[in-house]
Amino acid sequence: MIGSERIRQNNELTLAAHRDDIGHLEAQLALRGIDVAHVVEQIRTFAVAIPSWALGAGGTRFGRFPGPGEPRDIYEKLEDVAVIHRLTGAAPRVSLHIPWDEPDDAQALVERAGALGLGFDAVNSNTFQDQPGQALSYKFGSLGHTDAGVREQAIAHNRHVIDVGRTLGSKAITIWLADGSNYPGQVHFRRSFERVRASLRTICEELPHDWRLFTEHKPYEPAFYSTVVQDWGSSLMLAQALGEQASCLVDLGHHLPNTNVEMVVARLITAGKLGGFHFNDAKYGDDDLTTGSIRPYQLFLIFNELVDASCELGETFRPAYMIDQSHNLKDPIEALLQSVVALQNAYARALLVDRVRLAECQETNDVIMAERTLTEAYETDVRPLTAEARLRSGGALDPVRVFRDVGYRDHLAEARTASTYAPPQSL
Ligand code: LRH
Ligand code: MN
Repeated sequence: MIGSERIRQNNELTLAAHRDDIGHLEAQLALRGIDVAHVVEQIRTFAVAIPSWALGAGGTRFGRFPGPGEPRDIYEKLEDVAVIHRLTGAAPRVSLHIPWDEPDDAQALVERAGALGLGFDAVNSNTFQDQPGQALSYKFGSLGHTDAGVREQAIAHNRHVIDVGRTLGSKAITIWLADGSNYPGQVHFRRSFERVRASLRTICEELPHDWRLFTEHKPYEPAFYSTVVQDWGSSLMLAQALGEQASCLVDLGHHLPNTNVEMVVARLITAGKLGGFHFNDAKYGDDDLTTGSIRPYQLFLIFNELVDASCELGETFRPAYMIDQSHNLKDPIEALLQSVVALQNAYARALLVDRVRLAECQETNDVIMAERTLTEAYETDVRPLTAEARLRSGGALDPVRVFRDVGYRDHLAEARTASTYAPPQSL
């Protein structure tokens, strides 16, 4: 349904206007000494992993509103990710959550993903829920639990997730812990942290040599007084204690209001411990909203730090880019298409920053011109650049428009109710 011919036909509808836009932007940017063709090629190198857990309707404790044609298994989730990659050219990998997406046959899953042109990014462990038949509960924590038996059970789960990941070809594990407390006095802050550190050290020692371990901080929820890995400082202390293979994952929604997240990113880069991201957006808490939908300037400022660092550090600087969202109201595929495009746009704007002029203004404390050097890039309409990048990658000028125009969700709604539904051989 969403083959290259359908995409080409849909692109045709606005290709002439797109060519005008690109031509105009080319002239504008040439005046700023910027080579559009080079920027478009850089944009084409950007890729982000799609979370397997965001392809069905999310929900809150107040309710979940299932949508039509939701994926019924990991194979259908892969098909949905393949649609996102086909339309954007920038979503070639999936991030699985175990046991939510525990594959019956990991090898078969790898083959199916390969057939769809997909790979697997970091795997995520889950010691924040009790599974049916689980011996010991994680109610009072997991890797930081006071009971060595519970800690050992949680370590064993992470070993299992790494094993699954190895079969899938993943090269990293993300460990987010709900461990914490709801009331003052409930836990010993230093002992609980030291227990988590010791447990992570055991996991890290058994990590395949070419793997990375990401620690993910979060200020609260489900714990509402203290969380063991509460902030970037706690996460950094762990990553530094765990050694070379450990680094910090920044989930944009895991920061208290008014936190300067772009500076947190810069600090972790300085420490050589920026492992990766869970991109999303938020107004208040860990809202897991569509990336770039609430604070697009913050997203740009984060990519400004990333581009600045990659100019300095080159190939060695390779943070893992992943999305982590929950879609309570939007069509999950449409929201993820919006997110990938928002990330491409933020990256494109950051590529337009005149870094030589910015450094001069910063070194000479020319506040206005330093700020204008950033806003000049941010206020540039880069949409024709990212559209051109998608076009050159065989994708859509406007991914959401194609998804809507071909009525893909209606197709899924019809196909994913029929009991005889058989996954299509090729898209
Ligand atoms: C915790 C979190 C973590 C995942 C979960 C789905 O809030 O961000 O990254 O394990 O969401
Ligand atoms: Mn996350």
